[in-house]
Amino acid sequence: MRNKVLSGLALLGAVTLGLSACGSDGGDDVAAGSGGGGGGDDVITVGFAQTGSESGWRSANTESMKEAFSEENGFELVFNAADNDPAAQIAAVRSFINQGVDAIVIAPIVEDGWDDVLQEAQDADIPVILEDRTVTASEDLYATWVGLDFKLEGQKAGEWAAENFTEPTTMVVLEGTTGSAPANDRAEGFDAAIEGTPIEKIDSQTGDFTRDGGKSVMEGFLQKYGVDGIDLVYAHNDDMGLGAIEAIEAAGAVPGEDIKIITIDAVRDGMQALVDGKINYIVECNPLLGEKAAELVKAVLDGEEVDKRTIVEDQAFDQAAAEEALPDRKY
Ligand code: GYE
Repeated sequence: MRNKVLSGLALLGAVTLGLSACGSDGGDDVAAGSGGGGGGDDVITVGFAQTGSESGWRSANTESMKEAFSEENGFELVFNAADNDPAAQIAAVRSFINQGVDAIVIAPIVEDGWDDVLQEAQDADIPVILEDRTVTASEDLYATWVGLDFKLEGQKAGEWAAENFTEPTTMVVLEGTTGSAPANDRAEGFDAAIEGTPIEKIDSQTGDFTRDGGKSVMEGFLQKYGVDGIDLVYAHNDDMGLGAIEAIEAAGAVPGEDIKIITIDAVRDGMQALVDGKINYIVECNPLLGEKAAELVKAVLDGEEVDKRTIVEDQAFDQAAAEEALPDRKY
């Protein structure tokens, strides 16, 4: 720890968190031997409150964060994955505050509800750095954010749809986690881009960014509207699109042909499905944010001025572009 000595009480908090947060995804681990009582070293202790492990994107993001916040890079990472439970994620942040970590990094599951705990971190003089998703709380309550332009991602997906579907088209939407920034913004960007086109959104439900969720919501849509009643699926991430593929195939139809699919993320499995013709278009969302997040944590702790927002750029892929990009894909 940089400035603070981990007290016995705080250590107890860390252990309690480790036990109580041991969720079904087994993604939690509490840093051992956090220099308790020693102090004086330059190791930066960072508590990272991850959403969970819902998708391929998330796995790549967690890996990128663990790599960047490594011991070799001068960090001690206290990692928590909240299994997509907003209350559990806030509890994890509170525990980081009690432990007296040097900085807290959060990938906020939902946008709302952060004011109190961010205020508590500020009162404890612990800077908060957001990565990936945004919050609705005042900017004054966190130091900086690094992430993606979700609205632009939705817009790019919608523009492709608008260009390619010029006849009356029925569309269903597989939404991301309700209340999350990417679900809200990807819907907004897409809807604006298809306004005035013959694409009609006949239904929209959350599949929680998971493959299983996408599959079961799609099964429901297929039961309700039939294979012939759906022309297009817009999935807020690859995993839900991959689940939809399973549901469409199980219903005896051909994904990518009978029912077209647009997704967001461009993780390897999604890109493979695009190459195979089962997905028709993917807008990228870059999960490799660890290095930038670590750089920002160091800068903030060193008292440097940092931009309030850092946006990482995304690309978009059709089948030919996916074929070219797939061999070198890092995630
Ligand atoms: O698109 C999805 C993940 O917040 C950008 O979360 C992220 C989203 C990503 O579960 O796959």
